[in-house]
Amino acid sequence: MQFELPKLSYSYTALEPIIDAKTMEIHHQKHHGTYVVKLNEAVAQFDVSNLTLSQMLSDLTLVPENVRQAVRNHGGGHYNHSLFWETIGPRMAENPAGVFGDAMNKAFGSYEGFKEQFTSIATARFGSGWAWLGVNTNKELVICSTPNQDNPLMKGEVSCECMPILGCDVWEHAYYLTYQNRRPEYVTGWFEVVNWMKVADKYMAVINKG
Ligand code: MN3
Repeated sequence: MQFELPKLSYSYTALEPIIDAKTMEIHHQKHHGTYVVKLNEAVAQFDVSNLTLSQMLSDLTLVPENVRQAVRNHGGGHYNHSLFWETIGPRMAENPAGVFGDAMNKAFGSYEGFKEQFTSIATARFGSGWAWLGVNTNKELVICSTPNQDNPLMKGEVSCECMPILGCDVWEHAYYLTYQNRRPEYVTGWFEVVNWMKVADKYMAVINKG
């Protein structure tokens, strides 16, 4: 099995001025690219033919102990960044709507309420990590945060188990060139490039999955 760096459906300049082109290029090619290379090195050391990346991350005990941490770090990095690129895009000026919008209102009061809570969690994450919007086993929307390249799929390893449908990368490499130490400003801008149609599709897929 060989993992590949996904192509973006938009150009590196497409998210400017919110996310600058240099940050996009380094983040995609170097950071994400390196996770893919190291993940491939790790999975080359055991038989993964019957396992998807999601399955490995959901139950890291399926991965041999000598490469478990590598799969956690680089497999998590590959999964998290793939979701990240997929759920942002050029500004479309649309907010959460429809069934998904209703679920968001139910969970957080309003879109504004969601943004407030999400920003607070993303800002409170000490050091490197991610802030997540996910769907829990009761099919409710939840927000949470994980360190490093962990994610909410990692059962027994993280405090917030859910199916992630949107993640905000709060590692400094995601924002430092434009925002330096101003993470809250980056998160505020990032909401403007979230592709809510795509996130709503992911929400519906989880909800409809029995
Ligand atoms: Mn990153």
